[in-house]
Amino acid sequence: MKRINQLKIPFVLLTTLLVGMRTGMAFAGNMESGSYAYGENIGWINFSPSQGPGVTVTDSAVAGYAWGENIGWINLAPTYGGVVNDGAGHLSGYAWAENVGWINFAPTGGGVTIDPATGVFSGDAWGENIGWINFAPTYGGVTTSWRPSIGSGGGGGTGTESQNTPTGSNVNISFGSGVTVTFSSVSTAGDTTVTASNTGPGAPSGFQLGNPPTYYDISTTAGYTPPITVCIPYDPNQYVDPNQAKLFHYENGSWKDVTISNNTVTHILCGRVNSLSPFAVAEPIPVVDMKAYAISATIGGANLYVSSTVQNSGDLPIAQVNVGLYLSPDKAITGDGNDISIGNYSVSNLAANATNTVNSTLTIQNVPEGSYYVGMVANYDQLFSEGDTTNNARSTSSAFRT
Ligand SMILES: [Ca+2]
Ligand SMILES: [Ca+2]
Repeated sequence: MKRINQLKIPFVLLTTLLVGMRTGMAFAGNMESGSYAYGENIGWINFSPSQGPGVTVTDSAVAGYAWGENIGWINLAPTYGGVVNDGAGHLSGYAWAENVGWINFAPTGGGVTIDPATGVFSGDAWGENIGWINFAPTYGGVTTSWRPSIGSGGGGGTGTESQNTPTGSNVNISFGSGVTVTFSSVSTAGDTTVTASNTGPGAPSGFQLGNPPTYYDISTTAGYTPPITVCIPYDPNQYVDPNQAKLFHYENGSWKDVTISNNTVTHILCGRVNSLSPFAVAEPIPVVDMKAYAISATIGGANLYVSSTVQNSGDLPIAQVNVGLYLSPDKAITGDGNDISIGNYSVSNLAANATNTVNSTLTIQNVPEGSYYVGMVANYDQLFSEGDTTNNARSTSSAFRT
């Protein structure tokens, strides 16, 4: 990186800040107290200083100020640099030390990482004027409470979170992603881990997963007695009907619906299980279905007046459906065989459950003399496929004579 002399402004601001905060403050940021790195030539660097804004790790960066006992403040998010977190704890980029210049967090032969499960830093940064800085020295070490965010709100994020799991009854473990795991009883302490990913077993039969599908593989090293209550947030925008969403647990090679509650306001699904393994949220595959809802007809002179109603009886809106009208010597309306086509029309943008009525005036010509029922077939041209086609046709209750 090109060396750029830092502006004086940040130093002035920091001095002001420190004067304002000098009246005894706990350290800020999200580092554990007593977090120290060690510079081979400059000694200890405090990542949890009791003054200043502290050091904060996020999914995308490390920001704030560390304090070097011999070199003063180190700005982790300077104007022309900044320490970057790739979201999984692999750091890169540059910090700026007010007295000794740039510090590279991903130098050749070194590099600093954060264990996403524990928040413990390891590896070495390189200062252009001060050499190596060790983040896991023998008598120190740097630890953050940051853990990777894995799809907070249940929307397709990936990553791993781990939490201490103490002994006791009704032990509730909450993760940053919003996942909670409540053990009815923990006999030996351990760690409970949630790994979110977008790959896993196919959807349960008759159901579909979110888009993208999000799997939560939950495991624990704690000794526990079942049952366990698992709650997982979901993004309602990933489902056609969030009210129908279920929590599934993958047990013995197949999905099992373990849902005990679905809070459709907070969008959290809870289930009760006796073991831990992958979980996923799924909803019934939405039904596409058009229905011939009603038809009536009257004769007036040479005109045939037909009133026909279709209904979208599926779960999804229908952009367009085409409806055919027929004369048939029998009540069986199929659109072919002895049915005579007398017209068709299109209906656009029909919402789920909505009906649409069209009044048609038709002139009967070139039809053999006889007795006819008037019939309709919704989606007669099979513009889209439906799960149920037995409800697509309907005839008038009585026939008329030509
Ligand atoms: Ca017929
Ligand atoms: Ca149908």
